[in-house]
Amino acid sequence: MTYDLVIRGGTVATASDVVRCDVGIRGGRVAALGADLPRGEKEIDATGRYVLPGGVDSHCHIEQPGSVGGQNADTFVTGTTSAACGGTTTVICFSPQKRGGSVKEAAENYHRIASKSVIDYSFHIVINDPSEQVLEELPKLIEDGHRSLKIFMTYDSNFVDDSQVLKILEVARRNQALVCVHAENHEAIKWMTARLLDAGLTHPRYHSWSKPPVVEREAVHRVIALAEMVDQPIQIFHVTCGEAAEEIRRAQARGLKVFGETCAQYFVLTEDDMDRPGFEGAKYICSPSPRHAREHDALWRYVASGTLDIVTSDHAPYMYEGPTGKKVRGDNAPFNIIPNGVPGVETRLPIVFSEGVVGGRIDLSTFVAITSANPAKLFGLYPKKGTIAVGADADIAIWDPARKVTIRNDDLHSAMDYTPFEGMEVTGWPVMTISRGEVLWNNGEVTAEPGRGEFLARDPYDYIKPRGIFPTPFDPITGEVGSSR
Ligand code: DUC
Ligand code: ZN
Ligand code: ZN
Repeated sequence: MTYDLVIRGGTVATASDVVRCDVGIRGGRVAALGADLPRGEKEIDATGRYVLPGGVDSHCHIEQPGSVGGQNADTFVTGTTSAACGGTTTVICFSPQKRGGSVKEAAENYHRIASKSVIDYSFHIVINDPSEQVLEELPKLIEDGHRSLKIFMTYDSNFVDDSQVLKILEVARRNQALVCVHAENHEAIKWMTARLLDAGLTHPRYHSWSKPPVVEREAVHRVIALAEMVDQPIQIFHVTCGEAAEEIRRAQARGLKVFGETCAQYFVLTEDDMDRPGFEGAKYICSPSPRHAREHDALWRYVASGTLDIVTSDHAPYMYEGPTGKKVRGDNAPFNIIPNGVPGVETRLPIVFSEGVVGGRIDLSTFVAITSANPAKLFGLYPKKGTIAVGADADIAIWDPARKVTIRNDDLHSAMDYTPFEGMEVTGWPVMTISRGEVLWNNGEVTAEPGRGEFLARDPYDYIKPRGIFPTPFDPITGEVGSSR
């Protein structure tokens, strides 16, 4: 049987191996890896290129109803086209519950919205209010393949307090879902914000003053403790600094299933980016806030040692101009009511490749691990996604590792009117993106069809199985007294 497509002569890299070989694709899946494969119906010459698994971006806000503070500029068509043009072939987006509302109806609605996606996608279920109704709806929603829940420990419109966190951890524990956490101390931020505003300090630069690393470190520590009580695996979203990462390292050293994510922007943006004239600093406001430049090296150390094992974009596209984005509350709004978030789904892989691999901080397999294999594993998509192996989906990004690119928003494919990385020079860029054997992006030409993306329902998976160990001999899930300590 011939192959539909053969990618010939490239260097194939996965999270474990880097090998010169051809890739044979049949029926949308990888059918063979080897030297001198027979000719396919179509052939791609990958000589001098890296052939990598398509990126898995497990943290993207795309066409999200009621996003934090504004309206996403990207639709599923523009957002996922942008992802594909940056070498990403899978996104996990957020289905948010309205306070007092149903998570089931929210998810049904979001499924309709996401059906225009050009790449494969899955959902995190955001819980802003764990009402009785929501706790009853969740088991079925999880069973239907939504195996990750997201909670916020801050924001007036979203935060859940410790008793609510425990309820959500418990429902996840009983139904086999991961819980992802935006960890910042809400009361501390509120208190500091009020003091800053009282002092007349409203410019975007004060965003970072209102939520320094200590509020992140404290909330990370606290939610880890709560998860330990329930024996529930968690992922800490968007870790920005060494002291928060250190809390995760300590938890992992104790054997807890605590995972840490950081995002590409936290390697390159700093608090000084918000200190630009006029309202320009609003373009860089995201949460937690970009830190001092010294944290870039700290984050790389925690990535290289495996504490932070996933790097996402946290793509949160709020236009700079116009009435829906950064200026939704005026073009002189105080820092605390400007929508939090920056775009980055298309630039994530090039920035991490350039800063990480070209910069000598990580090797090629680690790059594949943190941007593709590890998110696929943590969210139950591996080995369908996240690797190049016989039987895996033929989701592949072909890279020119030497291409030098100056990032310009005009060259990107998101609907956004700016990128926070404007003018940044990177080395390495994906020149072709393939999803289930279909070329979506070929060196400047977009061939992705809206609606071809498929929802990825996720079955229970071993990776996030609880440990069966509680802090006392009492098992609060079964009500039994044992000796699990
Ligand atoms: N947290 C996110 O994860 N995304 C956008 C805004 C925020 O605070
Ligand atoms: Zn967040
Ligand atoms: Zn986010």
